[in-house]
Amino acid sequence: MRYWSLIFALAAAFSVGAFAYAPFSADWWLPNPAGEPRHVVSTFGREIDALFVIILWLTGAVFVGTHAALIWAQFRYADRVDADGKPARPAQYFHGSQRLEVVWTIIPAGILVFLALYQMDTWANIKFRSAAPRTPVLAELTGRQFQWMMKYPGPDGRLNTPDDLFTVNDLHFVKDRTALIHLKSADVIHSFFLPQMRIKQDAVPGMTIPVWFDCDRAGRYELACAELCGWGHYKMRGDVVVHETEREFQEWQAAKLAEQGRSQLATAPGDPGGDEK
Ligand SMILES: [Cu+2]
Repeated sequence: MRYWSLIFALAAAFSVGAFAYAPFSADWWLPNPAGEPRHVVSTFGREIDALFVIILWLTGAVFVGTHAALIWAQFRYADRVDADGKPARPAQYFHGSQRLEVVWTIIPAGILVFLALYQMDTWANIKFRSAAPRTPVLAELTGRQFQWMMKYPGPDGRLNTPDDLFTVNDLHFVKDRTALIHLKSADVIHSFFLPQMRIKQDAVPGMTIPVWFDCDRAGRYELACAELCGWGHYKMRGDVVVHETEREFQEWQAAKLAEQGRSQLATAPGDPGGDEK
């Protein structure tokens, strides 16, 4: 039944074709800004994507190699019968090959060790506390069922003072500046995820985790929760606005603070119905 080997070959060819096509389609490849399918906006994003592409090439080569071997074996050893309807050649029994097993254990182990060493710097730059930038904290972000609560230091630059600005699902920072946030959780494990910036970090109850990232293009992006954290998990989709200049950011903050001042007046004692959210 050589016909089966051709079916398998088609499936493999389709898979390889899909991977070859994906980088040219905005919907198939990794998330990038709308209209710029190949522009990765953050420094870490470019590093992560480079690692991703290396892994894709490695696994792709293994995929093509194993499928070529599989299809060749199916084609070569398809059952054949002679004119009398008997098998044209007898089946053979052999008990494995130690040499082959050693080879296919050592090669993947070598590849894994290479990847582990190769990506170490990137991991350290993105995740190690010692690599955290010495910049003032942009905001404190607390995940809770089911929203991201954000606390910005306000004009005085210090958290937990009367001029702090509170927002929900609304993250703002400035282009080409490293933004440092303190990530917390009020209840369960959430996961702070900026897909376009390739940043993902769990928010763990009881911990304050520094997370830092940047963006080289002003615009609107997406913040998601990447941990299934309960029935309202889908609601934890927030807006990310990257401002062109520091001044634009300050203006947004001032406007929001004025708004916050007004709503605080509305919720002053004596107004039982004014509870926000
Ligand atoms: Cu969540």
